[in-house]
Amino acid sequence: MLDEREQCLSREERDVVQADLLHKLCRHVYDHVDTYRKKFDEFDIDPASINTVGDIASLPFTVKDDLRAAYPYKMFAAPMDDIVRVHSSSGTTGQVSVVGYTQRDLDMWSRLVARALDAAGATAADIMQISYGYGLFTGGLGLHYGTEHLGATAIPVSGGNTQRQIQILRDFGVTGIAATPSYAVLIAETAQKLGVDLRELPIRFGIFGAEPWSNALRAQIEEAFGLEAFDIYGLSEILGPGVGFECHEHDGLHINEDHFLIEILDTETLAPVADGTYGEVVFTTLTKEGIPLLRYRTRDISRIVAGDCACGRTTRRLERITGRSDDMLIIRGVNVYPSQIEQVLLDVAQVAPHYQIVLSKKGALDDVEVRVELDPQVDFDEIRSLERITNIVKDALASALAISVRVKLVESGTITRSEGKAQRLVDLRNAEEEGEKR
Ligand code: DLL
Repeated sequence: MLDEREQCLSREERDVVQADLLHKLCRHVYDHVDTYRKKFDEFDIDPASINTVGDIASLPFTVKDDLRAAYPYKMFAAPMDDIVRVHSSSGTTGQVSVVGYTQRDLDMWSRLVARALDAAGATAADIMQISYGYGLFTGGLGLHYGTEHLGATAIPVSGGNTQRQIQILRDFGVTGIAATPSYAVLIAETAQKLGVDLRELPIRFGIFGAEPWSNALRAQIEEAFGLEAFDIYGLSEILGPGVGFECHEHDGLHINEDHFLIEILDTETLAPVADGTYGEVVFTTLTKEGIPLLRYRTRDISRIVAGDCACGRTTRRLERITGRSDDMLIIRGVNVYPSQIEQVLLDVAQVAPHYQIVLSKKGALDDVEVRVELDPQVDFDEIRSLERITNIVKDALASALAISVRVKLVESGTITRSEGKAQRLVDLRNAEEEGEKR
């Protein structure tokens, strides 16, 4: 295991390491970042008074709006001379947030991604096809540097040009791939159309993340490629990929706790919840130099997996992310995330892993329609079977999630495919309102 000592600290050792880093961090951000100095002063917090992990509860939160207000560089804690790279968050709405890395940050990031690859069984002998986008998005370069750090071979394909992806997979002796799960599905689908059987290739493992995905989708990807799929988690504000990763046990994302302090907080009260209870994931970066963040509210919802992992790592595990609080739907009082709908859909054999959840307004009420593609094997022109399958999907959603929604089967190939993060939610509510105003 890479960095075995750091990944296998006892709870007591971890607390000591984290408390020491947290103490130094508070002093550092107080002295170097206006946003934090103001927050500390406002709440009358003396940075020197933060001495234990538990003391974190008295610290102020950081939210996306703080980063927006600091656009582009005002929350950097290091001089621009020391910043060697910037990335930004994917930001679907409004101003993006910009993050900066010092050389030490990049080295740390590469090491943490290498840990994730190592946990997936990768070695220097592996050949990694990196199909995450390169650019301001952290996926491509994050996986790239991690691969090189491990000593494996990086093929920087980036996202897109799916036929070429398949050619490279076939010709370059690729043993591992890194992509969003939805792009992996598109690659598999395209390979099938081209008559390429991915299972015959030497590829053995895949590192998939950057968006929520269900275990049902994992099974489909594993089957199509003949590989073992590993989840990888992260966000640009905190680092990029590599904040957490799965090991062979596939029972949660090991958080790199020697660099990040994780809290799970009640979404309403922001009080800590017990292990095993769902809440908002909040991170404090313990070692970042470029843009250290205190108690950053990710809006991701998950919980800590209780107990020890059989792999030997002692780092706490975060259950795979169910979704973001922004994406949570409330359907007649029931809270549902798109990934939960995905899990149900993919258990229905007659539909394909391509779906969208369309929100619109019906009078004053929100209306939800689940659109899912029919499996290409099923004849779309046969009305009887369409009705039957629609009812199967409706019943499955009703029994698994207790929601009753409209289901619309659509023809194979009609839902837009994604070469990066899939857009599962289509929100037409505001568009309609705007339409009404005009
Ligand atoms: O998506 C970083 C990344 C790249 C992670 C490649 C893994 C692989 P952002 O673009 O800033 O960064 O988006 C971060 O994506 O807050 C989650 O909502 C979501 N997300 C990331 N990884 C996962 C995952 C990258 N494994 C946001 N499962 C996060 C579910 C994920 N959601």
